[in-house]
Amino acid sequence: MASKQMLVAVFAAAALAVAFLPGLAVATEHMVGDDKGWTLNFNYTAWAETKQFVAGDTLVFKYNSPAHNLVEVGGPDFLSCTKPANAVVLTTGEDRVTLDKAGRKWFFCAVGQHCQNGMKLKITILETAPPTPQPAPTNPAGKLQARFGVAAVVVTALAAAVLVL
Ligand SMILES: *[C@@H]1O[C@H](CO)[C@@H](O)[C@H](O)[C@H]1NC(C)=O
Ligand SMILES: [Cu+2]
Repeated sequence: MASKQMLVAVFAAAALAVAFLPGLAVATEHMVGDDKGWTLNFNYTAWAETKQFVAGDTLVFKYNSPAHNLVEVGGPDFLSCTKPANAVVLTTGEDRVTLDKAGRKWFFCAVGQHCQNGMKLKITILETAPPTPQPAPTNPAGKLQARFGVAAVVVTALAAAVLVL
């Protein structure tokens, strides 16, 4: 009998986890420039304004190499489009950068005058995703109840199954 109760408790925990999973933060992969990729004649400032960057997310820079490349720099070098002598230049054509922690990051293309021509990206990374406004049901308690409802149905079904076995 005790083992059955334990089994039910485990199932209950699992069901609750599943019910609440959609509310948990998931790392996002941001394709820089969306379908345009990392290129000239694209406003990355405007692009970044439409996104939310959270620690753990990844930036993907897709471009033709060696027509373009990617350098991560500090704020002052970003402003002046200066590539430091010790800078690591990424050239794979599909560079992935993990946003390891909250703060700012600055990138530009170090080919020719591309940076001066706007091929540069500055982002602000948040520690955690801010709470998003919830769509219907309009009252948050309702949504919570709905999730508990799903979990309760699953638990009841599993408990019934365990008792029958
Ligand atoms: C890029 O977009 C930003 C924000 O919308 C705007 O302020 C800026 O003037 C734009 N830059 C260019 C070169 O169009
Ligand atoms: Cu370039």
